[in-house]
Amino acid sequence: QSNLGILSPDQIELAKILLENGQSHLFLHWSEPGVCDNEKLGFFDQVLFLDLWGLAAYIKTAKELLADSKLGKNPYDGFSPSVPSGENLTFGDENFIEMEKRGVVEARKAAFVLVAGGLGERLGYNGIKVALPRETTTGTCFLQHYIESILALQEASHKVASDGSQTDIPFIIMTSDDTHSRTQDLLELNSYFGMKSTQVHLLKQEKVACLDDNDARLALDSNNKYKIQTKPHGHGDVHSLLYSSGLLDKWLDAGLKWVLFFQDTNGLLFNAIPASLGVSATKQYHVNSLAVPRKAKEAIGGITKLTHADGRAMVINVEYNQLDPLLRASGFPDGDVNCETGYSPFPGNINQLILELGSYKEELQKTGGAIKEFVNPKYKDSTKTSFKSSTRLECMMQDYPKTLPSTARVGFTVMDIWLAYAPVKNNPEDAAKVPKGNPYHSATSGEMAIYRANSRILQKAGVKVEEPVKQVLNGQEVEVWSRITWKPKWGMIFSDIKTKVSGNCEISQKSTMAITGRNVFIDNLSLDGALIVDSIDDAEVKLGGSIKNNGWTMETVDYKDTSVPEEIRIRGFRFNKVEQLEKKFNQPGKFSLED
Ligand code: UGB
Repeated sequence: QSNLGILSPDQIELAKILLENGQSHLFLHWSEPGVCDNEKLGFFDQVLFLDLWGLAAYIKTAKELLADSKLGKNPYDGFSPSVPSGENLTFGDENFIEMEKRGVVEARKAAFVLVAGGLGERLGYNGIKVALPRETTTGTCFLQHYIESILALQEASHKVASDGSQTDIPFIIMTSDDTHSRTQDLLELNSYFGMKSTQVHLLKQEKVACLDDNDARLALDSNNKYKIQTKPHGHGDVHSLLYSSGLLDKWLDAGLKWVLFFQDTNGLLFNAIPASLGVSATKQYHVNSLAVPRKAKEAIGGITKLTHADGRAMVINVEYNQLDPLLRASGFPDGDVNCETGYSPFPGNINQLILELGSYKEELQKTGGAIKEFVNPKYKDSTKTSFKSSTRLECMMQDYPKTLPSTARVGFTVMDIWLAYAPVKNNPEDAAKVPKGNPYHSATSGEMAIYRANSRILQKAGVKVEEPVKQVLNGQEVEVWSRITWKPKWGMIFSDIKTKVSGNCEISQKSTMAITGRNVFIDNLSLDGALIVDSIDDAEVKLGGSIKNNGWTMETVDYKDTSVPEEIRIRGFRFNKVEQLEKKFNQPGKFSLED
């Protein structure tokens, strides 16, 4: 107590909160008054900041959740799981095309929210993940692709707007201390990738205090004994941040109807957005989770219907580490296993949510955006008495429906994996250890998935794209398809893409094709090599005839080879640009490849 002599009454109040909540260890090492006073003041500044969200309540919840975790208590006690029903879409069929068209109409009433506060510890990449190239044929990074996709949707939606309204689609990025300034710099250095800077809002989430043991004693920073260690609180923070930002009211006033949430590195995501937005509108879903078929034990949550003995029921994501114990505890002795389809019967959550804005705002008014927290300590041994490293409370954005009334319309939309989901989450070493048949979720598989999806979309549109070859890159066996890329404005939905393809077209497996213009038409093209076409919007370009050159070859690169930039070596290959036909059309008019 004598050490607190230099403190103000407010600071003494904070010290009391700590002492009354079992945190006296934080002061045990304090030097006598007059020594390290600045550090002590800094300590109270930090405690004041952490207390903005209620430190006593945080410690209380932590104690309860840690006790439950030690006992191995099932968070879904009393609930039985079953497979829910939702919408299953098949790419390119009549229903899919209809849903896409409806989605485009709705898009101008949407706001997009990217959660990008995570550092991606599993990937181990040193930069921010949204700055990674989505593919290395053009080098376009994830953030650029997302912005260009939103702008392409916005434009497509304005074209079909019956009332002629021209609202700009808001784009929100949740950052954290780990990602904020680098995200801001990336945007500013690149003039917001063509979006109006006023359309983009960054909301920064704050970290929460770490916990050292089962008594929820706060952890001190190993380099500074006057500082509490902090870690991210999880993507669930996005709801309280949006609520307190005042943006929801602004959007409602502007006539918006949908909020779409998405994660940082899924390069295929926008292939799935228009159709699933169409599903939300048609089915009038308050909550629509995008899902893909899931392999049992794969590290993605399973969408599950939970029914309680007391009649309560909800459709919710059950996180991958909880699904297996839940199933085992509820009469499924084999736990999380594949069924006869070769997949888990529970659709895999890809954490892309579409929420109906009016009901979302109403719900947040009740909860303030608070999401049920959980704790996931890594214990040293089976006695569960100490942790390998400090832990903290976390929350997940997909837990939002947990507080909704049973009248809420909560559904999901399942799409093909090849079309919709290829995140970049795992480092090469871990990816190479993924059980055979399960997805790698690495930089290698993420890039190969872009080429596979684009090749298959063109196949469906009538182009003969040669089948892929198998190759091992960074210890992972992947299918290598023709390296085909286009800008979102070239074709956001399948019916538009079909209008860009005609005649007999073929593309060999060793080919590369990059289209950066809007009005580019593939017409009787035979490509065996590399073709790079860049054109302004007012240039109408026909890609036809037979093009053969030595193309771009793929050279393997080892991920341990530090002479190669990190964003390349984590893929296990780089392109050797041997020969290409490269054409630029920067004048208005009609052109062909001979021009
Ligand atoms: N993120 C934040 O913005 N803030 C944070 O504090 C933490 C993360 P991860 P995770 O798609 O396969 C999710 O770490 O949490 C952002 C789902 O919960 O990549 O292990 C971060 O920047 C799971 O159900 O994933 O698992 C990133 O954009 C399943 O869908 C996003 O949150 C899984 O993703 C996700 O963070 C998946």
